[in-house]
Amino acid sequence: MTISYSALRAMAMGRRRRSAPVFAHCRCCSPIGTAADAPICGSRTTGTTTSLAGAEQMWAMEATPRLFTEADGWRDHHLWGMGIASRDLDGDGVPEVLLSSMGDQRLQSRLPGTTGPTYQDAPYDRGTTAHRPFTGGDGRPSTGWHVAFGDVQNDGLDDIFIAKGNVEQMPDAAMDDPNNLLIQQTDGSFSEAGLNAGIATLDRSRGAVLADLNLDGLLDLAVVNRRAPIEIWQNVASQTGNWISLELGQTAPNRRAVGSWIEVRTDGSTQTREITIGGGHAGGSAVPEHFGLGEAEDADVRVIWPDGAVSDWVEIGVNNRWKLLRDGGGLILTRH
Ligand SMILES: [Ca+2]
Ligand SMILES: [Ca+2]
Ligand SMILES: [Ca+2]
Ligand SMILES: [Ca+2]
Repeated sequence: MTISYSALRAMAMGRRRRSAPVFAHCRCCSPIGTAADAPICGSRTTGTTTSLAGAEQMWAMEATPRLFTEADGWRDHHLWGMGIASRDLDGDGVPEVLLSSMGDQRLQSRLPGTTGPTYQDAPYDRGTTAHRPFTGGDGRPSTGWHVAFGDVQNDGLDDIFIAKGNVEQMPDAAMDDPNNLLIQQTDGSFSEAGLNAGIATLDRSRGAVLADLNLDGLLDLAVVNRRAPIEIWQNVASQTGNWISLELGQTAPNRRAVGSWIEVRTDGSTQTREITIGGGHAGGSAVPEHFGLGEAEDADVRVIWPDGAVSDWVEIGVNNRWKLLRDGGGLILTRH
């Protein structure tokens, strides 16, 4: 497969206006599930020295939720946190966690051999720290906000988008801070493609979403900026792989089945995805789940519903959008 990173281009740009959307300087604190019983929550505020007292948190979702402690295996993490996202990148069924920050972005995985919430940073050479601008000439540290996982060329390997931008005029941080598009390689490392893809704008970016806006099977991108228009980018990559789009549904009140897990099995490998909402900076997205499948032409899917009920495996057609509606513990598939 030949991957074209230059294939993202502007589809529509908002009219530039003087009264840009205003965002609070404090980061959001949106819980996001990283394991069935252990949502994680960044807790840092930015822009004040009081934020140094903050620490990241992970909660055990027991009958009465409680913070994990050192006795559980939790390690103290302190960073200037902004956004958070999770995705099982290595297919072991346990999500990795990406925390955006001022300076280094932190990709963490659970420490091998442990069963508790003990996480360690990815090694530097994995290419996910994205700590300084890669274009624009500003050598000061970056400020990361919204982070999102998504497979932008459907090669079966999830990629990463990071919205970047100075808090306002912080002199120790880059003012010209390009957004990142980190493409996952077959060895699990990531390479910067934002410049070639054409999405490396230098505005103060904040929120973002990777979603297939025009329903052509390729993830598009929307970015919200401070004091600059929203950006909407159409993904026009060529020579891309197969894909499926899945959207869960069940009866109210949790109609989108947040807290479910979707498993997609192709050619002996399984992608595991927890349904979450929130986590990114100042917002989240409730959109269908997009899976890149590479060359796989057959896929099986099953759902673990929020109450633990597990559906049977069901074969589904690739390159289609499906709704998976709950029927007891099972599934009713409809195209949409
Ligand atoms: Ca994993
Ligand atoms: Ca990819
Ligand atoms: Ca930016
Ligand atoms: Ca698209």
